[in-house]
Amino acid sequence: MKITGVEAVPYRIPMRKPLRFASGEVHHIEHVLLRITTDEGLVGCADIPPRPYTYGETKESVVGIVNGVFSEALLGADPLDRALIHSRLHRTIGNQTAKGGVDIALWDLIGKSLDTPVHRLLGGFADSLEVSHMLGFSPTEAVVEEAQKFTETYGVRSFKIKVGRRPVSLDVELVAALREELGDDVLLYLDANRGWTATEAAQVLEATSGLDLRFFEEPDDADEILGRRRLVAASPIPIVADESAPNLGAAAREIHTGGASALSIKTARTGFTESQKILSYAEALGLDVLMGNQIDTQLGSTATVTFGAAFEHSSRWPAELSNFLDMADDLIASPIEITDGRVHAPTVPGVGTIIDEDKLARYRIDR
Ligand code: MUC
Ligand code: MG
Repeated sequence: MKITGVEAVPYRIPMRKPLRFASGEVHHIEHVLLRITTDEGLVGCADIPPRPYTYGETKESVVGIVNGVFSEALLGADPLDRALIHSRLHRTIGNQTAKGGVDIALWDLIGKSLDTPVHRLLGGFADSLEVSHMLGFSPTEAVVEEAQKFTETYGVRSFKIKVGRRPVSLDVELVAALREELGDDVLLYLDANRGWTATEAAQVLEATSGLDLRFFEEPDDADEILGRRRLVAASPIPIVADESAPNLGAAAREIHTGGASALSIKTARTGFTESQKILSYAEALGLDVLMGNQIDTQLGSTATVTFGAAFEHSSRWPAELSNFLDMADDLIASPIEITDGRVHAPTVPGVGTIIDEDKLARYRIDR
């Protein structure tokens, strides 16, 4: 099997409601659909979400790198030679979600060529994952209402609360209201997207100590190394590295130097191959892993559940699989269903990211 074509299609879909958080806000999904074709007529697909406020990528930079340097590395290669292809891609630094997308599209080709779901090729541990929903900034009553709606409509019982970059008292009030209204059985954790200083984050931890929070993701800027280490050493709950650990090397560096005590894995940035290395590393050290959300479409969330449900260690905590519901539409041909708070891993050959061509024609912005 040889790769004969690489296509990067930018597209735009409005959000039903904007998602706001400490490091940015999203009003439109402007992603890039990657398609890799082979001489056997197979097509491997992946959704690439450029996040300038997290990795510095834009849809233009993703299209540029895919059509240029990455195409040179891919054309003529056999998708089964993933390690060889990755060593070529590795010569280019950064471009994190573009690299993640290439890996997912290669796995999609491998699954299709073997007529097997990638979820099973990877490990096939569970047939579904429990869902955690990410709650963006809104007035307290609106956030509580959104969480209640997710519990009632979808059976979701885990929430990641966006905090940071606003008065500490407001975030503490929000967390207290969620605990009060949702009850003691619901899993709650925080993500400040670097929005506090280490001192403010310590204040938040102290003020919320009676509210049974499970994790605190990116409380402050991990580059402020002494403040971060002071916080991690003193925190009673795991401090999760997300944007400070966008690849295996960074994850190892943050954990080994005391910059974090748990890891978020996002297939949008480390695909399946590098995500599996991070997962094994975390498992060996006894670190909790959260399957995170890169503000993923249903295509992206399908990749997350394909990977997350494949292994025991990535199935332990609820996975962030529901924020596609903030979007007005999607390119996926068969929509994801959330039932009893769970999403099932695809059972079709490949990753399960099958494209609705009419929708792609409607939303693409390159013609
Ligand atoms: C998250 O977990 O931080 C917001 C910014 C980003 O890079 O991902 C999202 C969610
Ligand atoms: Mg995060």
